[in-house]
Amino acid sequence: MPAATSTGQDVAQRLLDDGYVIVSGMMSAAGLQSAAADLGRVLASVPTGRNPFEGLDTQRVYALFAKTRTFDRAAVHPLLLDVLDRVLGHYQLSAPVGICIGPGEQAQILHRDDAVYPLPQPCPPVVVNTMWPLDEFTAENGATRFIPGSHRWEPGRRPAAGDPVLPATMSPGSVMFYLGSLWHGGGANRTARPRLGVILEYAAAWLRPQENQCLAVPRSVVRQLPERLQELLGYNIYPPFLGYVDGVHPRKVLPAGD
Ligand SMILES: O=C(O)CCC(=O)C(=O)O
Repeated sequence: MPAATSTGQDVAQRLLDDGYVIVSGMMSAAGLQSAAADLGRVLASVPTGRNPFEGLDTQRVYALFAKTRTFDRAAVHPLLLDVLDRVLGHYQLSAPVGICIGPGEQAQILHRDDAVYPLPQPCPPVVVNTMWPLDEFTAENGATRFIPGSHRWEPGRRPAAGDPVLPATMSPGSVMFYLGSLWHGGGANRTARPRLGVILEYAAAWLRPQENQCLAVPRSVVRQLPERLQELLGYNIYPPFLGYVDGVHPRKVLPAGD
């Protein structure tokens, strides 16, 4: 299994070849402990999902970077950015979400994260997702499920009975990178304890992010963050000028406003 010390080239190549790759050692024990504790605080006031896709027994922490500082470092992890540079080129945070799958939750329908974009298929990678477990991910408690090789399926093919669906079993500190074209979904939780993980999903910077980060995270919060994270939260352009504000780079409007 590649580790956080592996090269971006190696991890990116495995991601492109296999559609996913699990990398160990991406978060420290202290970082994991504070992330789990802080998300526990946030989850205390988060309702369960509104439909089977969100999960009727699952809580989702949207607007993640407005609510916790414990994923600021993860979002700009040097290996992660190296891989994204190679696979997506220019990119932004699209859907950073805490996902707490409660006991009794059913398996989420398998889906592709890039299906929200009406692009002709096949197309080059435009979405890379990363799943950061904060609990041990097991087949029983709802580890993310995926179909290996499905990122290479011919356009229009959908999962069918008999397709191999594997659980991404992994420990906190490891991270699963997966392409937006890989069929996957949250697993059923058949245990008595919740399963907590965080997805940091990135999309090509010329697409709309799934969640509008510029509205989700107050400017007063973004001003306190490192510049690269500000850029990933939307205060950047796709060259030459996609995303400008009043004719200037969005970084220039950051000092003003709430
Ligand atoms: O929670 C998981 O393991 C995956 C969730 C997912 O794929 C989604 O909500 O889009």
